[in-house]
Amino acid sequence: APPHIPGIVLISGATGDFGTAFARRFAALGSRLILTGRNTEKLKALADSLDVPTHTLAFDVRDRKAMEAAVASIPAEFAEIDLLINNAGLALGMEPAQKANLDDWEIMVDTNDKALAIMTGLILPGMVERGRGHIINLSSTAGSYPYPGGHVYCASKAFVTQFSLSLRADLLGTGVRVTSVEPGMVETSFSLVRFKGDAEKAAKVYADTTPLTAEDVAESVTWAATLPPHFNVNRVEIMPTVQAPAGLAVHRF
Ligand code: 8X3
Repeated sequence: APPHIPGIVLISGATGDFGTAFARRFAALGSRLILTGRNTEKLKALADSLDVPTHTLAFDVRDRKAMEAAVASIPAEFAEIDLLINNAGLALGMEPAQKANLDDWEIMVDTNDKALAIMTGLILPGMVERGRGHIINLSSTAGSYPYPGGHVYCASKAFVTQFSLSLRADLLGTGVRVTSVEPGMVETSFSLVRFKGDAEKAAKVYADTTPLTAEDVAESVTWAATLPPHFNVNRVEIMPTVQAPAGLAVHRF
């Protein structure tokens, strides 16, 4: 069967590495795009590089009022969103929990969880009304496997996975699909953000190995999104071959 192509795709965090890879993939498939992010110039540059109809919305997902106003401003020709990709998210810091910066914790919960839930809540009623739609949430292996210094980041991604599965329970029978995409190590500016611009520290995360790329994650997202409408991918957990779940630490005296 020919792939199911979503007509209109909204991508949050569109100017980041994942968001840009998703935008290029769906543009190549012929989808029309709504790109959201904080930086108007970057959004415009990305939109200009794509040869499909694109609408940009510049706002900070942590600002609920700005998000609501942005969603309310979507023009009629972009209003029937077929695919919402909740991609905006970040990690900040990797110190042990007892040394963590509480502002970092607040920003991660506000962005990765609160904003993702509110954005979903704004877009979902229209999808249910139309009897079709797909929400793809960017979770992480960090939501299943904790690691030292992961604390609120790991917990924030467990929220994303569980929220996705919970949505499926409510959306049963509506025709709306939900997928949690859970990548492990992917080489992007993720670590540069986590280590607040410390390029040396960030580079070490990906040194001497073969991480996944944003393109690889886009492969999973487009796979789940282009399956026929009767087929729901609940969770996709992906890692580079060089990575494995190998947790559980023991303290020895
Ligand atoms: C990104 C993967 O392992 O850095 O979510 O948390 S990890």
